[in-house]
Amino acid sequence: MGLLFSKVFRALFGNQEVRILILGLDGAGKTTIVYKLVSPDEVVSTQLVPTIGFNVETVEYKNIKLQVWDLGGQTNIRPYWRCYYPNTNAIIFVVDSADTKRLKIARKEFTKLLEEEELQNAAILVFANKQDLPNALSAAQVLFFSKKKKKIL
Ligand SMILES: Nc1nc2c(ncn2[C@@H]2O[C@H](COP(=O)(O)OP(=O)(O)OP(=O)(O)O)[C@@H](O)[C@H]2O)c(=O)[nH]1
Ligand SMILES: [Mg+2]
Repeated sequence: MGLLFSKVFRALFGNQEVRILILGLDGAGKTTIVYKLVSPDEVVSTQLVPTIGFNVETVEYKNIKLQVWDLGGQTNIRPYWRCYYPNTNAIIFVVDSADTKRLKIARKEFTKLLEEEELQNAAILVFANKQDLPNALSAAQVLFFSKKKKKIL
């Protein structure tokens, strides 16, 4: 997974330092993704505690330096995401593809990001997580839903 993200961001940003925010609802799997990026060979515990505030990690691959900000996604923490927007190059918006009941809330938060002045130049990747779960929507369905104005479920 680290290799995949590194390739994407190298294509986008060349050799610059890249500031990335990982956003999404609580439980979407943001911290799990960051742990996998930082330590690809280690098994990540499934007993992670919800992130209160943020974790920040620097990941280097060849000559790319990714500064990855993993922000807590609980409802009362989401208003603070905006404090981290300045100078952001890219957003990874993580969706729990099996949490269909909260897709509408995820879309609302995603839409707000698209409207943020400070994020107009940021690249955005929607990451359809938890594809291993039996009731998970496909990546295409999650992307479709994230763009759609009307409720589909
Ligand atoms: N089945 C499955 N579970 C996952 C996957 N990724 C994460 N999880 C689980 O989902 C739960 C929440 O993961 P976290 O990484 O803590 O989620 P988060 O988005 O950081 O949540 P907050 O910090 O509260 O915003 C944990 O129990 C993880 O083990 C996945 O790809 N598949
Ligand atoms: Mg977390």
